[in-house]
Amino acid sequence: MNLRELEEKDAPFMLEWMHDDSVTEKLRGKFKEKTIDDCLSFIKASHNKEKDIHLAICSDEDEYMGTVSLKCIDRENQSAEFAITVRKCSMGRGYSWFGMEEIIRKAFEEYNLENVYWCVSRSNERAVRFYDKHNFHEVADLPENVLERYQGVNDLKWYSVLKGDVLDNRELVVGCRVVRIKTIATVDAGELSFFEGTHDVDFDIKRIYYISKVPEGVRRGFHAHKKLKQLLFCPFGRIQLILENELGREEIELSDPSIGVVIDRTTWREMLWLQKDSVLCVAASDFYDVGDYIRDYKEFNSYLLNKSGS
Ligand code: T46
Repeated sequence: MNLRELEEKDAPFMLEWMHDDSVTEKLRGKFKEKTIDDCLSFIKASHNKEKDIHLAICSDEDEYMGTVSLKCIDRENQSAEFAITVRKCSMGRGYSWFGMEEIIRKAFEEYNLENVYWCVSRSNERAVRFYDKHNFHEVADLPENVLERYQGVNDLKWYSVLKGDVLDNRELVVGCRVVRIKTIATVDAGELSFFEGTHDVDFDIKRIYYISKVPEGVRRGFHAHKKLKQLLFCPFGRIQLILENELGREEIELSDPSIGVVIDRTTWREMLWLQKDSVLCVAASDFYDVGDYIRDYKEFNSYLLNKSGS
């Protein structure tokens, strides 16, 4: 897969999705009326990147699969509106996610933007599912000049991604996962983050606990769990998490309320308070059970060895 400039040879494939009702039924544009000449003009105009950037998402054979765009680029506010449309034959094959991830990366790394936002009709269930699955932040408030472009349209769901956001869940060396916690930002009024057991975390949550009032430089933890699964996050402050198991060792800083770490395998953990009064919150898969703890490092290593041997 690859992102490149739009080329004349892409026009028939572009027209294909424009005339495909299953692709365009929830889109606002009147694509049905477009002709091959319209596609060629659009491709030609796309080479001027002052206000809009349109790129082709291509297969390994360089066949056009869809267009991904950054529109209405606002250099002063370092923001742009994201848009994407793909051919039906490319759906469910990773092209949309690839195009999106790649253009957002370019937005921040190459085009010097700080904020990429977009909206979708709430009735466009396929698109809403896609963005929610990838844990994009829903935004409650948008600047007036952006909303003006959508005057009269009421059922919109807005999303945004800021430079520095983790784009998707990623696996750590130790097999645990960094996860995005759904977060809704309100302009000048903070953020609200939430997750639901079973839906957003793949275990039932039986216990929530949090650790607070810890002085800077203190370490806690020094144990592993045999069965317990946990989602750890830091809604305030900065805490370093040191994780170790048979797969390796990894350190990760928790400082963003919309980022958590799921530890769902036997893993030695230490938590270092990098900032006084930082709060560590944990959603756990089971009630407190002293028998599930391994607090001796040697015993932890023997436990892992026995487990791999059995
Ligand atoms: C973990 C890390 C991230 C309870 O009575 N109920 C509870 O639900 C918990 C979590 C603890 N306790 C008792 C056990 C100890 O007497 O609270 C005391 C302090 O617990 P601990 O020394 O285990 O705290 P940490 O910060 O070293 O570890 C805690 C969790 O225990 C552990 O499961 O993964 O946070």
